[in-house]
Amino acid sequence: MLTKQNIIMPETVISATSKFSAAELSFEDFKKIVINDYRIGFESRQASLIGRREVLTGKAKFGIFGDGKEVAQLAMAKAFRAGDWRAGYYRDQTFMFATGISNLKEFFAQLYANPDIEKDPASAGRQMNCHFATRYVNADGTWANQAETLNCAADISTTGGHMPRLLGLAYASKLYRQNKELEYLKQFSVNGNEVAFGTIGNGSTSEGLFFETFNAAGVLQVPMAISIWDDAYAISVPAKLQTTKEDISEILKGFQREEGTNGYEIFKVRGWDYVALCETYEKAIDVCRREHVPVLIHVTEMTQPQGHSTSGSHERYKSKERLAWENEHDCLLQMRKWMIESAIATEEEMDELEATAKKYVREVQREAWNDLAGEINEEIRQVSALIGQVAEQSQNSTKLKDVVSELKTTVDPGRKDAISAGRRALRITVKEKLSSRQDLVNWLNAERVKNNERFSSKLFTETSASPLNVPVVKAIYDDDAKVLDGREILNACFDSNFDRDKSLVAFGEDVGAIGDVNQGFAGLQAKYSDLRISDTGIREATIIGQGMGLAMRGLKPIAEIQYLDYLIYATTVLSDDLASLSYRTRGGQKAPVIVRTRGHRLEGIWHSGSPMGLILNAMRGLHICVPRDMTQAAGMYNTLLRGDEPALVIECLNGYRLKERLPSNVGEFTVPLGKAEVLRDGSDMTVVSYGSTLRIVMEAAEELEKMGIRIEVIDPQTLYPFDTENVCGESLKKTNKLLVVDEDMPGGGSAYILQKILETQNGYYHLDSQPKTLPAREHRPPYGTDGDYFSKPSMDDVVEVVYNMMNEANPSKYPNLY
Ligand SMILES: Cc1ncc(C[n+]2csc(CCOP(=O)(O)OP(=O)(O)O)c2C)c(N)n1
Ligand SMILES: [Mg+2]
Repeated sequence: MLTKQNIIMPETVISATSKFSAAELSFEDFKKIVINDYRIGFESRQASLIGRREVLTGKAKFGIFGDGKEVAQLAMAKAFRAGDWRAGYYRDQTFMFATGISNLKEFFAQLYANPDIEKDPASAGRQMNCHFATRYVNADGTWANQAETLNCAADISTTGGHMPRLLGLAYASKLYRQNKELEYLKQFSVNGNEVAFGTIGNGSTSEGLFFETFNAAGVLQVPMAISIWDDAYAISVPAKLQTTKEDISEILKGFQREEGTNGYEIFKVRGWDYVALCETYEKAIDVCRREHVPVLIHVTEMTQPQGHSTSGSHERYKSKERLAWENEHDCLLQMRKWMIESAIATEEEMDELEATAKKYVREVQREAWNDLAGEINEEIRQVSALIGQVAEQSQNSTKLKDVVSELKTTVDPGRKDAISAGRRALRITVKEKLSSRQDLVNWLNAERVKNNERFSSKLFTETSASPLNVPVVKAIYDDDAKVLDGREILNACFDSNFDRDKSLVAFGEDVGAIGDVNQGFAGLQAKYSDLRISDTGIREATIIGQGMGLAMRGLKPIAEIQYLDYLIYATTVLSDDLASLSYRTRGGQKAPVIVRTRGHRLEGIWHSGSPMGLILNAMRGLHICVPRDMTQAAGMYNTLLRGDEPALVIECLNGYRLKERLPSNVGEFTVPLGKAEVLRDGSDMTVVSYGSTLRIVMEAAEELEKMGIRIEVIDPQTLYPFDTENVCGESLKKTNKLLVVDEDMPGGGSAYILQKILETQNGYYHLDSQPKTLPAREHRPPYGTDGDYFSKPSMDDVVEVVYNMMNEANPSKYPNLY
């Protein structure tokens, strides 16, 4: 409990609560600071209470709030400095208000899903409430000066999903401090002094991503400060079923650094003890910032005054005793008591402060609601007037008037209601030729453009720095161009790029000392240092997170996943976090990570995967590059490393020792994204393939030629974007037949390609026989050469499928093979 002893503030606390030195701080100044803190906490609580009510009355869809976590966040905010980063979760509104990163108005705008960036700068209404983010990409695509701002990486809703990115944000400080070549990047760092603050719920520490991140940061020794908000529950599941010994800092004690070891500094503090919290944060963040040692701050005895979220009430699963305990240990109540006991404020002053705060928050909430409702009401007014005009000319005027009156009586209407009413009116009058109808059509079309921008824009950063805008530079070959192993072509490409751009880093399992398992980076660590080319532990999710955090802070990472089969370990980070970053901030944040991996076919069940359907479906928001050889791969890296959007490059696992000619501009020539290439002309059938199967298709083409069949072979080169110049569709005009060959399972990558060619490119129009796919079998490929032959498309398979299609069209010219 709070005692009188707490009244005498330790010196550290005094300096933490103020920008002045302790010596200058009078008791009056100190009082002001504490009272201001309480006010912020109390306003935050009001926002939670009102927010919940707004959901329960239907104005907002869902609410999750930071009530019961206020006081610790006031303390954390005091330790947060310009240049620092936060990667946290949905409980952190008080921290946002205390630092000024966000405010009450934005909080409510997001709760109401206001799609205006000015109103909800974090997500433009795209994210649930309490999902915070700062905007560090300027409208022209350039970076904001992160060294001068307080920075917040965009939150995601998956519990613990943000941990890998936190590692990268912290690791960037280490590189900025230790690699003097990076001093020119002044807008990102001042000597690596920036701390990456993470927050996570006690329950979410059960996730693998938490443990993976925790260990990696201990190994790397980075300035990462994880706060665990421990309210002893994760929705309804109590600590007993979440955490060994019911105590996360207890079981993490082995990570505590000792004399001569690396590790963590671990702190434990109660969530209602303002004084102890201020002291702890001051101390923890100081050592973290100065020494680059990761710290853990386990904040216990937190509460949930309103339960987990608006989805249910906690009275269902918490005992009466627990609920009573939570009431008593409410952090604001405890802080209030302490302030009165310490003569910081009188009861009357506190009452007055609270009454003012309540009124203020209510006013801000109303303004935020009116901002959005005003716009929507205007749209309703416009569409109602347009439908009204149609009604005047229409034979269906009664029905149309019903549409308008239904719209006007909708409680808390959304944009959807206005648009839907307009679309209904068009259906009702579909058979009538009315001039007023065209006005309605025009209005709907104009609104579609605006709503497309509001709800569907910025899957990619789409700035002038996009890799799609990187100039095309052709590969140049000298007459005596060297013929090298594919891996050596890549090695030369990486060497050239690392020399050109000091912000480039590469890391992954076995990437450092031996230069990756296929030696693309051979010799480059020795040349460029282990700060730029480094080994990591076996930890795919945090390899991607490491890349993501670095990329958010202005570095250019190549994050390597050793084999494509292991990308699945990192899928959550790639899909939930990286791929959605630009979209979920509507272009406010970017992370141009280049993920490098290799796959398609080699040996055995976990070294020959080609799960392209999985990747394409999970990772919209990343460019997906599938180079057929290492020269094309090099050209793609040259493009991507000059752009600012994330991408995945899948090299052909069986291609590193095949011979290729070395372009003289191996570090400069570019392969544009989305540009398909015709590898072989033909008039009988269009065969589309990519990656390792292309070589097989090219062999099959030779064999088919002998049988009098000439296939046109097309390599889309990138699956996302896919053949933006309709090369495949154009080819069909000539061949009228389509076969797609890949190594994914049936209905995977090949189904995606079919959709693009048949639907997007209107390819169906030119077909005179059924389009076919030749994928791998439905199981993973067994080990050994025969395993490969009997489960992946082979040259024989390609020849036969093509031949059978020809046989079907003209059996007399192409008699049955079997
Ligand atoms: C990966 C994932 N699994 C499950 C959920 C559903 N979920 C949302 S919040 C939550 C409980 C989190 O509890 P805790 O980490 O203790 O944080 P608290 O809400 O108690 O602050 C769960 C299970 C989710 N969002 N993400
Ligand atoms: Mg919890």
